[in-house]
Amino acid sequence: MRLISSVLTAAFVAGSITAASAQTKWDMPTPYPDGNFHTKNVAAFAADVDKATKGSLKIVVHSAGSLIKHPEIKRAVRQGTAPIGEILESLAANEAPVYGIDSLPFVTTGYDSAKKLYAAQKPYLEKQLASEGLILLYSVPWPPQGLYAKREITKVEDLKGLKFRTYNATIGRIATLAGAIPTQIEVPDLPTAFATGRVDVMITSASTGVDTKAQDYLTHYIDTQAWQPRNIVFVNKAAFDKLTAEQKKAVQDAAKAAEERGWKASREEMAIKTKALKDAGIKVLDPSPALKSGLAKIGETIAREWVEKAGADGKAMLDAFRK
Ligand code: PCA
Repeated sequence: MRLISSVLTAAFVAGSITAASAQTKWDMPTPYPDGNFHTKNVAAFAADVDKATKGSLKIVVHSAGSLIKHPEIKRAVRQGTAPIGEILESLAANEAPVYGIDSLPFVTTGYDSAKKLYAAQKPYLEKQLASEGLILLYSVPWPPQGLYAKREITKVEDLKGLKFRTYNATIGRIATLAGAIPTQIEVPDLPTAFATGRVDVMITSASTGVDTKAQDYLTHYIDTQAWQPRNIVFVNKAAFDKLTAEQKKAVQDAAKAAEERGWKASREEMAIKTKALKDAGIKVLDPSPALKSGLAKIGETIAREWVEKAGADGKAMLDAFRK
């Protein structure tokens, strides 16, 4: 009798483990709004995983910092509070220089070049993430970054004294070198920050300008094509290790598909959202030669500072990129 009951108990426990692993639910905090192409891509990734695992792994996307605010997402995934998440990788550049290579101004010149930089960086990025107990799933770039203002900006000196919205430390450095005042603000808080005069100018993509209705508080978009920051989607290794082999494969296959789909969507975004800005009444301008050379000079300073911080790895990444 005792034997039977222990067999039954074992069967019950085994059964409940199977039932639990059959219904793993992962909450996934992300920083950007639902309509954004990155968020749509994350939603498609989650749907692919759901389908491939026949519902045994459910990834529930919490967009726009609704579950965890952007600056907290990476730490939350590292600590396992959330098993998976998305961030703008350069938000972590103050933790390790490798996270900032995609945000160095004027290093890449378009999507093919951005892809090459990603390839050069990837082994170092994966190594850094691994040292934090994280696994890279995929990475997708934003369209090129331009300058938004309330009037035409024809030279760097025009930025002096303006309150400059930043989304990472590198833009903070650009603002400071231009004599502007940097203020870190996340996308969901942008409309209020502009409406209340906390910021005057920003550098971001046409996508984010459209997402945040830039036409309500800004008039000019200067298409500087300064750099293409990437988002990264990553998972806590301990959480990943708990998945079945099939679930792991489903996640990795879906990540690969998401990376391809995301790069394609980003390329399309650039033209679509730049046109949308124009249609909304924003003046879209090319940078003047003076603004171009002024920003290029700032870019050189920032690249030099980054190389100093990033040391041998940084040099190796840039050499691989330039080869
Ligand atoms: N949009 C994000 C990051 C880069 C971009 O184009 C932002 O403005 O925060």
